[in-house]
Amino acid sequence: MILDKNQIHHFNEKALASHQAKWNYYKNEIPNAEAIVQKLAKFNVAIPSWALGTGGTRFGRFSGSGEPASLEDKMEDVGLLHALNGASGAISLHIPWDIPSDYEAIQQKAASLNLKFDAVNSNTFQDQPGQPLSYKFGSLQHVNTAVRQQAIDHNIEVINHGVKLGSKAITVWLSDGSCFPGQLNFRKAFQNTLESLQAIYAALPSDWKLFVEYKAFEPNFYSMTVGDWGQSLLYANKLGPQAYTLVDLGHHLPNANIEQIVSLLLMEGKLAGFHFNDSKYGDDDLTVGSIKPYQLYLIFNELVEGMDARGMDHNHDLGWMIDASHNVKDPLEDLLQSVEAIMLAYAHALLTDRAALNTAQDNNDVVAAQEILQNTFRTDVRTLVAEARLRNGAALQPLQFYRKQQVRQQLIKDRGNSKASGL
Ligand code: PSV
Ligand code: MN
Repeated sequence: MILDKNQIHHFNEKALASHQAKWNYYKNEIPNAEAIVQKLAKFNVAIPSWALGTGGTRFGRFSGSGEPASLEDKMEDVGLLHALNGASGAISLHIPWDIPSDYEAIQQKAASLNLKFDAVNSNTFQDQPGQPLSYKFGSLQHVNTAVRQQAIDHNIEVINHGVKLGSKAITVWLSDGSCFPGQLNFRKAFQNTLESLQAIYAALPSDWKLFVEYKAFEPNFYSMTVGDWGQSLLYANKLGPQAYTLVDLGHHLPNANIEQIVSLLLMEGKLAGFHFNDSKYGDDDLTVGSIKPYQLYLIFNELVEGMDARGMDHNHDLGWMIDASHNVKDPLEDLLQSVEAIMLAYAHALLTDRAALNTAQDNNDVVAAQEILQNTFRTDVRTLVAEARLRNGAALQPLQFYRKQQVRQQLIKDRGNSKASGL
């Protein structure tokens, strides 16, 4: 289903007077409102192909209807999101789930939907049908060279798919690790993984990046071979300048100070980017900003501070992606909420009075520092985000439009009871 831009325009007209009144107020109230809106209008967050169907847990999955059945359908869903919010102009593919049959046709489809291909993702955390060797005891870390080679070959194949699509990065997330004490020699597992990553790195085109994603636990519950940002950074540093550490918000032990991790990775020039989600307990993959919106702002505050310190382009120099699972919500509605939360956190970070914060820090004025952050967080920036959408020709109120126009009902009509294969 392709959205008619005129429909969006028509819908916006009804809300325009009220929006203009608010925008007139905020552009006087917030000194750098115009500059913030311009940055917001350029910002994009990629949507992973695996987030477009209803997710589940190991206990079950309650699928919705009208879900995408093919790569083309998935791209159309991301195209819908992008038409609605003007900030979802990229899709991230997972191989082998999303192998295109006709690259040219897929590229044309992407261009017609105004989409780019974000990082491609390999999968050595599941055995695929017909695969000769099993990943039950790991992939790049495996004690058997042949298993490692199979996993290396898969990653190189993923890079080759990505090259044909115009992607510029591969994300390697490994479920490798151990479930019980004594199962692994940690040092050997690290060395094997490093050598395997080196072989993948050697196959990287010169304008590509390799993102090493870490995760504290699951599916292995005693040790993970890329378990935290320290381990990931060790690999990235040993691999070379094209390797970076990828932060997934749900991949930390409880209460980790993610904003500090981000700050230091940026300082080292080794932050790859983000997988956004939210959590209460572990890797819950909940809607971004649904549980800890203040933490999300604090993270964005460090991101903007760190990127500006290095003169980085906010939109292009880091990889931004949502990595969430939608078990009880319509995935498209959930993704609209996630992107909105990210845009609000980014707007708050841009609004932060950095000079005043620096002064407070230099004077050990803890109270002033907290006031600056919390006053910023309590400022309503929703109108700025809506103004950015309006300038991009997107919907002033994406979720309201989606419901009013009965987009899901339309998808069900088009696709029937189709249920996406998902995690
Ligand atoms: C693992 O939990 C993860 O966050 C990695 O990014 C995977 O590629 C993704 O989820 C989908 O399995
Ligand atoms: Mn992830």
